[in-house]
Amino acid sequence: MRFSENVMRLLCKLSLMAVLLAAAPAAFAQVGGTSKINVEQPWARATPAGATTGAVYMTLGNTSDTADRLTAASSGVASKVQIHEMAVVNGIMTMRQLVDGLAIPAGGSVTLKPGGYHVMLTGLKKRLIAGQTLPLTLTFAKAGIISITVPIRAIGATQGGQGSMSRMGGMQGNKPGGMGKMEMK
Ligand SMILES: [Cu+2]
Repeated sequence: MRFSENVMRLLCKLSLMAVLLAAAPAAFAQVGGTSKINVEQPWARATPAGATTGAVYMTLGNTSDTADRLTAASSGVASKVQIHEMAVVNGIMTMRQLVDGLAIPAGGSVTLKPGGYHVMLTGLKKRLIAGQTLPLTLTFAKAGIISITVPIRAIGATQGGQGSMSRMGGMQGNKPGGMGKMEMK
């Protein structure tokens, strides 16, 4: 009697586990991985006529307890999309590609903004015009692929279409034919 009750309880537990396991793949398929990334407030800076490069900014929030990494990006408006970091090195505004991607800590967030991390568009196929949008696909090591639509803000925008680039002086290099004082490494 007691034995069979225990067996019944065990069978119930096992069947419940089987149901949970069967449901798991569907749940993960929606997220596409083992972390949960939210792409917040993406925006791209409009480009002057003839410019071949552009930049996209955003905040990447990780609401899971698993660290993730932005490893790649692509867009129909650029022949190449890279993850870049900008920093002042020996007094010169320099940017470099983050070949290992950009880490997004568990339960944390990383903000890509002018003067810091950015998604770099090179080989622009069309001018980025304020008020329009561009498509961007982000690839994360754990969260998988996330495709977003990025609003394009005015050239002088620093965040959400407000402010000015003037205080950033040497960064005003996004002109036709050159990157100003910025160097590629
Ligand atoms: Cu860059």
